[in-house]
Amino acid sequence: MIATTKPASSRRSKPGDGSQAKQEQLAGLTADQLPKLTTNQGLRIPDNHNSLKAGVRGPTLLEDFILREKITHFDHERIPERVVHARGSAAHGYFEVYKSMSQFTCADFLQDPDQKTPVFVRFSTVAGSRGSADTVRDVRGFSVKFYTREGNYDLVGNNIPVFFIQDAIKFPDLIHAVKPEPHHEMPQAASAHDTFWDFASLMPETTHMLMWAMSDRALPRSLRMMEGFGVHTFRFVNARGESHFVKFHWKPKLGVHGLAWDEAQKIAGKDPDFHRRDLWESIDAGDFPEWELGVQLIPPEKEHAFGFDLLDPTKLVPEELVPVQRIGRMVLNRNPDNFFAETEQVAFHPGHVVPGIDFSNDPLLQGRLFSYTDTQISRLGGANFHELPINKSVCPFHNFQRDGMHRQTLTRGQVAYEPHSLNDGKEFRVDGADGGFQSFPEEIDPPKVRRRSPSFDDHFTQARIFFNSQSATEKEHIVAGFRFELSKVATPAVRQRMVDNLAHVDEKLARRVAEPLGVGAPDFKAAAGRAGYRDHRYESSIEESAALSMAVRAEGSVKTRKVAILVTDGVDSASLKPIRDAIEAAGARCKIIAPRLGSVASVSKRQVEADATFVTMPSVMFDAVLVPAGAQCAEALAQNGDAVHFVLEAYKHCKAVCTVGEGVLLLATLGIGPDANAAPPGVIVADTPVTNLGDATAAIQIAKDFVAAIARHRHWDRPNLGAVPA
Ligand code: HDE
Repeated sequence: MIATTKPASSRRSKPGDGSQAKQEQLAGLTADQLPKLTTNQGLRIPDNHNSLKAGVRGPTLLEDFILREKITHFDHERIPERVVHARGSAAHGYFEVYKSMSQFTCADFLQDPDQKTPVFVRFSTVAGSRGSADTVRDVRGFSVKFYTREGNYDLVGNNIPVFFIQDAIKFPDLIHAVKPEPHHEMPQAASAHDTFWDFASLMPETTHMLMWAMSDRALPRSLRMMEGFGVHTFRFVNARGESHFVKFHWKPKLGVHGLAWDEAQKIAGKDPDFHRRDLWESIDAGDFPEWELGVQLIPPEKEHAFGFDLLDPTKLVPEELVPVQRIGRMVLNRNPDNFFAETEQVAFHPGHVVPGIDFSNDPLLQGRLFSYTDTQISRLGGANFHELPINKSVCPFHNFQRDGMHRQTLTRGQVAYEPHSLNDGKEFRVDGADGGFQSFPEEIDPPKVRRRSPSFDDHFTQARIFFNSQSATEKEHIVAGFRFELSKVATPAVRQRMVDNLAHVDEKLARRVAEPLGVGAPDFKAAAGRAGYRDHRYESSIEESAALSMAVRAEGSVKTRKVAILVTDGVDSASLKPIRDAIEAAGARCKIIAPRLGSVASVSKRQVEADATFVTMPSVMFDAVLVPAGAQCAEALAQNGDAVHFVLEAYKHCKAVCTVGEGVLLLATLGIGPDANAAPPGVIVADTPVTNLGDATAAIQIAKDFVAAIARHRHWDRPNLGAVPA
């Protein structure tokens, strides 16, 4: 049984010190009982500082088996990183269904609302190496392993509902194109280079996914604020053998939010572990991230009702046509105990299904069914990776597979084949009775062909629907995303081909993208003349879909949002306290940021302890910034370049900014003064003289306005941001 079932509270981990479980194990042992350092054979090691030498100044002796064992093991500590999705962060949790889904599927874990199914979830970037930064522009993997009573079910999805290519045979080409270029291994974790856009521009089927990848979806604010998608069409099959097509969705309780591109790039340098840290710290603090599992169910008779092909992974099913039903929830409540043993060694596989869930003939999915076992064999060193604790089913499993590298299971007896009569023929019988996995008996009678269905030919309609569905700011961000990436492409012909393709999505988009690229006007006809272009547009019944925009659905919670409070000597801590308390009561988390660690003296001579400095926790680590009252404090901060930069940068990244009393001095560079009514969107200028606020209502009102501004996530509509020096 895996440890996932242990209650979260008793297993909470502490940053930096491994896990509490280990401390609990050691507590209460006498010095004699404490485990001693030994070799792998259990031999006690009395000296872990000195190797065996011929004399204190002499050469090291080959005889030193303790040294050799230690160094040899160290030499082999690394395993190959994943060929894609190498950088990941994971957590344990559970899933529970809201009501029985037996009408649609017999999957056991989707039957009983009282049943909690343990899960292990790994989020990842795709292109970068294990040590690359979290906030790069990339797709995010969203893999869930459900440890069900019928065996492990893996839902191995992404945070974008469509994929770049339609057929698995193009996957190695796609990944070779996006990975660092083979001659000089640059750039790391970035698609902004020639080979990626060369491939993309020659493969118009990538267009829909490119629109998502250039949007803020590829820059999540937090792993906790991302949607997840199964991407492919799967099948649900019920106990009567009836099937529905199903699309899977994960909907985050905290809403779906992105970073600003400039911010994402800065975070990549300031804190490359930004997402990993955020996930870890939230769970550690008891702020357990939560998603609802959604399904779009499509009866078999509707398979051809949409114009596009349900088997085409470059298409989504608009929520307006088939609503997403929320059928259960997933909570992540425990950090891993050991990164390598869990996050690194976990082996997902879209082919790990349970009775009641089956595949469709999506040619991308079909290729994945081969790839994942194959890659684990190479990555985890053999065919027995299912025995690693993180991969082991919680239900018993028996078969006659045997031996192999790193085998852990000790199988007994004479029989290792089926059928057998020895041993009374009793070992692991296949009885053909009800239960177990049955493939849906879909009727097929096709010729053997190496071709694509013409129903996959439309590469632009849904790209256009996606673009139409975005807010004005989101459209701007997409334009900026394309411009940034294509500006890094050295080959003009590639830039030209790409803007020509974009003209088939939206002419204005293509023209705007082309402006700074030094290429000709987007040529609609040239794109249409190239290989790979298909002149097919399906009749879409919708032109836009609200579900595709993040801005339209900003959900308004400030839970776990991070607020920086800038202080130095002379801060008015008395007026700050009720404001801070109210912000935290709303669910946001505040940190005191000062020029140095230690404490600063408030105006009433109280000590205010700093959590971090302007330099170690810059504005990009936060969602909002508060500059409290206090003349001496505000004047000193206004002379401090790091403090001014902090506020300007937060403003430029469209975050909520609040100044109280004299704190407004920090906004002087922006020309913002004490007139609250003249403040730009998301800037709260509280000019009430709040020194020594006996009047808590004033403080609470300030906090309320500020919290409302934070809840909007970002104030993208601020004027003249290009002029802000940050
Ligand atoms: Fe993957 N993918 N993939 N992929 N994929 C892997 O398996 C592959 C695809 C996805 O957190 C690899 O264990 C092929 C789509 C995630 O450990 C590998 C094709 C989607 C993860 C592999 C695809 C994904 C992987 C590398 C085209 C979204 C990380 C390491 C046919 C639905 C899992 C590994 C984790 C990982 C192959 C396309 C998602 C090489 C051949 C589409 C989230 O097997």
